[in-house]
Amino acid sequence: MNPLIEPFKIKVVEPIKMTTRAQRERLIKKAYYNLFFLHSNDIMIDMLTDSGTSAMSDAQWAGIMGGDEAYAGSRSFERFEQVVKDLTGYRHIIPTHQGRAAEKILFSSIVKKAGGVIPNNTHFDTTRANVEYTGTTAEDLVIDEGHDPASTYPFKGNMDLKKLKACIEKAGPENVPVVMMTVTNNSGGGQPVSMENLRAVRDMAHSYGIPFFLDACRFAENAYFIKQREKGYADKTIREIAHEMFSYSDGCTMSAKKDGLANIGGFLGINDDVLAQDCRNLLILTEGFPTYGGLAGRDLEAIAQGLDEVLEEDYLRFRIGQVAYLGDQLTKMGVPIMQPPGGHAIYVDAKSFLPHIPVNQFPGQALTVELYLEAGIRGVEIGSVMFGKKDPETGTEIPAALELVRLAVPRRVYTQSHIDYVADAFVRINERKKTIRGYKFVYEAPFLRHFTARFERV
Ligand code: P61
Repeated sequence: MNPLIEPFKIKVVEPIKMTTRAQRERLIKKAYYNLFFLHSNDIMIDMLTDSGTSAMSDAQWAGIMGGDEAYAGSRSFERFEQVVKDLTGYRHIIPTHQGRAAEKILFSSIVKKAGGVIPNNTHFDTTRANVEYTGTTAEDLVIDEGHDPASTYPFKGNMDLKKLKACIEKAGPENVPVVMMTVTNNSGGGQPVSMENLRAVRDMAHSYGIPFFLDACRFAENAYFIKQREKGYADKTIREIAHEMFSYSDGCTMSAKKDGLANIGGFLGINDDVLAQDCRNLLILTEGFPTYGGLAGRDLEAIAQGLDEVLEEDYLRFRIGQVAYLGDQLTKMGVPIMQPPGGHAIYVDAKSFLPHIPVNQFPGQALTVELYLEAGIRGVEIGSVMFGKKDPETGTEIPAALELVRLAVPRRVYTQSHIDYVADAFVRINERKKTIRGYKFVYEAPFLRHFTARFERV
């Protein structure tokens, strides 16, 4: 036995309301088989997201009491700014209320005219939406291995350099305001990007005179994978690796709701003085004065402390180990998952797990409902409910490329026995999977339909 132990003790607890299968049958029916309609009190293990769901440490809570709520020149901002500067090396640190606010401000300032292109390994949905809002095309250029759920390539988040070159040449470098890289690549399964690839993408972007930015939400998890998997990094600290990652970029957008170990917050890091000035001006219009940017002073304290704690190797060993442990349990019982396990979530391949349910009856939705019924677990469908479209001429469903169910693991929230409980639910679902039925819409909104859809069992 080599048990993975939690590198923390529990000082405050939040009770989980236990429910029975009969209760859950009633609750999910009342929620029209859409897990977004459930009350969080009726969920036993919530794996909807790792965003804003972290458990904060005693030091973070202590920092909250010391928050300086001064409108201008707050000492909490000074602490936050120093921590982020030490970590990233950027010249300008601009706080925002969360990641998408940083995206909105960056793209509104850096895109000078509509009609251009912004490449990324894979744009997260808020990033894509903010890029497209400026009249710019968002291009996803991840390597081919990143599209193959079974590939165990160690850096499936890497950008395809050939595709990047072709994209820049086709658009013309003057029409590419920035090249982005998402670390880890959330929409591609939480897969890491190698240091070598970051360096090569930076070199290519700079050779065309284009700035290079990171979407850095899960930078510490990415740094840990580099330490584990990339030659030459085994003896470096996570801080050194993260610092090197940031050093190749001209700035970043960040949601502190992930690797900031905070429940809210984000920032924009920028080297260019003129761009930073433009962003600050917009920040004042939409978020607030540059020493708080839509956050309370106490939030800045929590993030500053969280950004130190997230670099601790014992924490990351447990964090990445816990996600991998869940992935390994599922793989052992023959449940197909996106390989290798990513940094923050396991993605179950629902199409291969439930091959008897056609894609137009939403196998991913069927599996999320079944996980709730079996054990009160909430995952999220990332398949044709979320990304399927209607053919504008015929009205028939065009399915998504993959039918996945994401089980995101909140940071420091669940113990190893909670994870065993999740794996155990799969044992029982696996045994009776042939009896699971598909779903059909009884209501769907014209856009972002997954949030408000109502379903019926087929
Ligand atoms: C998530 F269903 N992620 O994974 P904000 N970049 C990246 C993210 O993962 C990300 C943001 C930017 C979430 C939350 C989420 O429709 C959804 O602080 C790589 O949430 O603004 C967020 O950061 C945005 C889930 C967001 C969603 C939007 O669960």
